[in-house]
Amino acid sequence: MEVIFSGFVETKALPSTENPTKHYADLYSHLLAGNLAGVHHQHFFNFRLDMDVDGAANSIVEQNVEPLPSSATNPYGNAFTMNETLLRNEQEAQRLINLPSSRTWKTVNPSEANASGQSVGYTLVPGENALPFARPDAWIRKRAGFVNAHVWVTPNDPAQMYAAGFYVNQSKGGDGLPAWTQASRSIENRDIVLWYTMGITHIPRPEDWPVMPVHRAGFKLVPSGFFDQNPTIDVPR
Ligand SMILES: [Cu+2]
Repeated sequence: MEVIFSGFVETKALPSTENPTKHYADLYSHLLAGNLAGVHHQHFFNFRLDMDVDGAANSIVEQNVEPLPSSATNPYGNAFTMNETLLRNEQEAQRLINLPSSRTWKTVNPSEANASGQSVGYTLVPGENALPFARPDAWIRKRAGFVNAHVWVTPNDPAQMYAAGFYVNQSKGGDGLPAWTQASRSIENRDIVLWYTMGITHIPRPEDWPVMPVHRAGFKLVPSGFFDQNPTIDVPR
């Protein structure tokens, strides 16, 4: 999945500086050209992924890679392990990306096994992402509360289609994922939805003016034990 950002950045005027070659910025923007500045901002997207891996009854496991302590079995200190943690309910499943553990999330079908006996699965691999820089009590984070986690998991409910709920503009907030997940419903071995929030931090640069070059950002869904081997070998003739 890839989102391509382009178009015109939102600008504002900045006062002239005594030294016109100075790279002028105020707290809220950076200079693009002349007395024109691009305002700092972020773009947030949410993807509703109604996962059905070999059937509707699925679970989500979080995968974290961790270094192992030096020991007799790790004499050179270069060994590391990967731990899988089952996310059992909606409250447990509000998660952030984590670079130090190369964190990913795998949707598995506990009732369907591959040739090696593992549960078949598909892994969500994050790409570029960000945390919101707006204060926790800012309106944007109440109205679009889904920005407060990169991953959410809910039972599939056709009435729950939009991460920020209905009537977002100028609302008092509180609808959508934060409200639905209050009940902390079980998300184990049932028809579930994986919600992925992607944020892009945009500190405008001179090359964004007068029109932006494209900026690409996205994520991957990668088969992980879904096939018995590399499926591109022995493609039917
Ligand atoms: Cu932007």
